[in-house]
Amino acid sequence: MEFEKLPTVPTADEILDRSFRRAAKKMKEKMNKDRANEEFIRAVSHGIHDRLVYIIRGFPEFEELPQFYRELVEILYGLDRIKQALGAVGWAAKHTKRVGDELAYQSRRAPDSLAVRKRAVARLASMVHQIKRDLLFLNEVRNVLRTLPHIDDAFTVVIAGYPNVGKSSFIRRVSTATPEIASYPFTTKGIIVGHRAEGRQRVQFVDTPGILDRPADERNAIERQALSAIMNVANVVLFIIDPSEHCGYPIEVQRHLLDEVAGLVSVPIVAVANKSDIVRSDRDLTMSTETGDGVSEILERLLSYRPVPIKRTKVPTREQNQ
Ligand SMILES: Nc1nc2c(ncn2[C@@H]2O[C@H](COP(=O)(O)OP(=O)(O)OP(=O)(O)O)[C@@H](O)[C@H]2O)c(=O)[nH]1
Ligand SMILES: [Mg+2]
Repeated sequence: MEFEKLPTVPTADEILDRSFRRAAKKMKEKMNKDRANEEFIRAVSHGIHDRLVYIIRGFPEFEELPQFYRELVEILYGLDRIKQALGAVGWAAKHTKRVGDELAYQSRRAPDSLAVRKRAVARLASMVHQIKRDLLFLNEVRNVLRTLPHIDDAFTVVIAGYPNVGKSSFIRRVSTATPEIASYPFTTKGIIVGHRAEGRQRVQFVDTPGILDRPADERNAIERQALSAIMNVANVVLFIIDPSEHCGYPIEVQRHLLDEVAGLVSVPIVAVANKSDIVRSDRDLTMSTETGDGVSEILERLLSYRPVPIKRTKVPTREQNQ
């Protein structure tokens, strides 16, 4: 994912310090004091401008991202809020350069070029400080975007269900992922990806946070990430229910959620009753992610939905054809 390459977004003070330091170095090269002040103003403003443009360029074109990532960014931060912050940085970039060029020009003609330089420093610093919060916000966004899991085109199983039913326990058993497992709901707070080699093929398993059976507008950001994965990246959904109700939620609401999820996706859904070591459902496929009982059968069923690889048939040579 291109998020991995997102550079750190510096603070307003870091941008200013760096630009001032570089400009001061440049100024030393000038023998004439007035020319040196002019050069300083220009160098500071261009330094700030270039740094701000670099920040904007570091962010991807959100409209061009795959739907799943666009939705995740929307859920986590809101695309409009990010665009607004980037817009503010763009505004500052444009104006620091314009003001810098204007004041540099003025300083050349001014009787007191040092006074103009001081005015320029104050104005440039104030402009960068105006976007202080935007820079902090963009850096926070950057830090979280970098941790988003990489999901590619490989066959993908998304594991869904109520909180605390054993979703993470399943993905731990069948894939490379090692999510935290705990006896309280919403242990998993984001999307986690694990892999498994099946012959030459690689299969992706996506662990999701638990979802509650409630109206869409009441769902929190954690639940909405799960739904986004179910709707956008799944080739098959493993829906886990816990008939023992040790998860803390009645079986009826879990089944109701299963119906809702089934209505949202067009891919196959495999519903499995977990915790068969406590209660064995005779209505559903069963497994125990605690003892491992039934897990390989469920895995086999999930993998049976993989597309059959296209076999390359050798085209016979002319001699063989005759
Ligand atoms: N008895 C029994 N307990 C299980 C089984 N599978 C998971 N558990 C327990 O159920 C609890 C929740 O397991 P997790 O795997 O964290 O459940 P989850 O669905 O990922 O939970 P969230 O991330 O909170 O949505 C833990 O205490 C597990 O030890 C099982 O097959 N049998
Ligand atoms: Mg979990």
